Amino acid sequence: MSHSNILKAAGFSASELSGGTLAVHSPVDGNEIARLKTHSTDDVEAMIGKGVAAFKSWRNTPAPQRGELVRLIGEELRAEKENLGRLVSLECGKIYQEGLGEVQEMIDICDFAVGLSRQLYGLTIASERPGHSMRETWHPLGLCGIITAFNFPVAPWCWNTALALVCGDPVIWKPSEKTPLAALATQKICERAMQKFGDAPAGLIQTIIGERDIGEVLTSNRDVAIISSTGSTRMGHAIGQKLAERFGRCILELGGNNAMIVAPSADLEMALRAIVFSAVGTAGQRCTTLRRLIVHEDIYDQLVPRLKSAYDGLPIGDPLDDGTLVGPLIDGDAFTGMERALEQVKADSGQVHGGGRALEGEYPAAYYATPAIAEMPGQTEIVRHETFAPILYVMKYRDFDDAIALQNGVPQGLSSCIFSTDLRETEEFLSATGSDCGSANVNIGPSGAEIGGAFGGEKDTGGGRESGSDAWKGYMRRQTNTINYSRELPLAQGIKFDI
Ligand code: UN1
Repeated sequence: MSHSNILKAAGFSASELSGGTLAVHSPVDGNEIARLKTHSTDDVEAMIGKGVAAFKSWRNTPAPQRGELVRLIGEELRAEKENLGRLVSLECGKIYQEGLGEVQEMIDICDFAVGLSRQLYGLTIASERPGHSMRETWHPLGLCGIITAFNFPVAPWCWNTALALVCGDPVIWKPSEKTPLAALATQKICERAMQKFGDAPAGLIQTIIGERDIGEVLTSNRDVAIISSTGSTRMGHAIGQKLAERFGRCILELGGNNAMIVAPSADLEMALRAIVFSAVGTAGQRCTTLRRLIVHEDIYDQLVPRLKSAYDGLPIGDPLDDGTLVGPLIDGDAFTGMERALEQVKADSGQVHGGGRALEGEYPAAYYATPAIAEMPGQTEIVRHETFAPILYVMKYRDFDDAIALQNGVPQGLSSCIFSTDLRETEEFLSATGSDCGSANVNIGPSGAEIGGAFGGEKDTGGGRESGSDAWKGYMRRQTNTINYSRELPLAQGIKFDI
């Protein structure tokens, strides 16, 4: 399908795609595909006002009815899966299969949230006083600002939105300025769902288009009760500080530097497939991308040469073509970052296999890169840094404890995994003294998490959790209720205070 037909199928008219100042380029060929009108900071303040007004009615809509809107959004997404998946691929460069996978994550979290809309359970608690009862209730918290990154232009928005909506919170979305079209197409999908729903308040789901300054309006305005942000650690620091100043609720899902330990007992066939998918998928631009491979010295020479030959055969090309496994990097800056990191590897006495620009003749304005394997003498500073590109650092270990120390010896704490069939090792890896990450997997790679679990991680990853499990609690306020149904007024802790 031509690029203009992909845009048309996603619901855009020619006039919507022109006449503004925000240039959108497709990383597939580097061509400009839109020039969008942007919102001013005043527009954003007005939209926050609309969101606050929407909160006043949405919080009183019964949660299962709120779930009905999310069900309708899920239905629209099912119908649009291919169109939106293709647009994601065109705008951020991930292969079409991964674009489809991203939309599927949106559908899955909608299903999850619909069920959740009847399960926003609180506790009943034993009171120490006779004739008293205690309970814990969960109430909507307020307007939720969602800030997302280019590499997953739509799914993280949906993890947040599906939960926020059933929890009674309106949302306002600031997508990456590199991928605004996927956001606008998603907003159109939501408008249709809201029309079918009937009486959703205006301002319940909004999207703002522009650069960093409009995102800052969201983070500094006290009427935005929650900011949930997916992106770099640098950005998370700035947002976290702003939110801390005003005691706003903050959910941060930031950078990762994810490792796999390959133990002597590992099934190497399986490990090989998992390594390649998780290291080169989305051209190494997932926050869950496998970046560090920690291989036992006894199997190093069996595994690493096979890995190199698998890399040599990787089909790099147009992400919309069947058969392509590695699409382009998002832009020239990403490619420069990759080159710089590989130079540092050489300065650190590492050995590089692969790397370099690919398909430059065919796509002079796009940045395709050959995925690289960097065999390292140790975990040097560059290995500890998250470079958002397909570079896999490979290191050897001898003792299992050293492997765990290497795995944990980085600033980030998002995802991790071990390939081993030795129960003692795998359980150790999952124990309190094992991996320090938010996700720890056995015999699967670090990427491609399912929505049913809470997603996020520790240290520089920001500590927030989105998506499944009880992440919904991040979008609500907790209230403790103590009810006296007796005719006495005993005080807690047995205090005597007679007047
Ligand atoms: C991200 O890269 O920001 O686990 C999110 C995964 C996906 C989500 C990645 N489900 O790879």
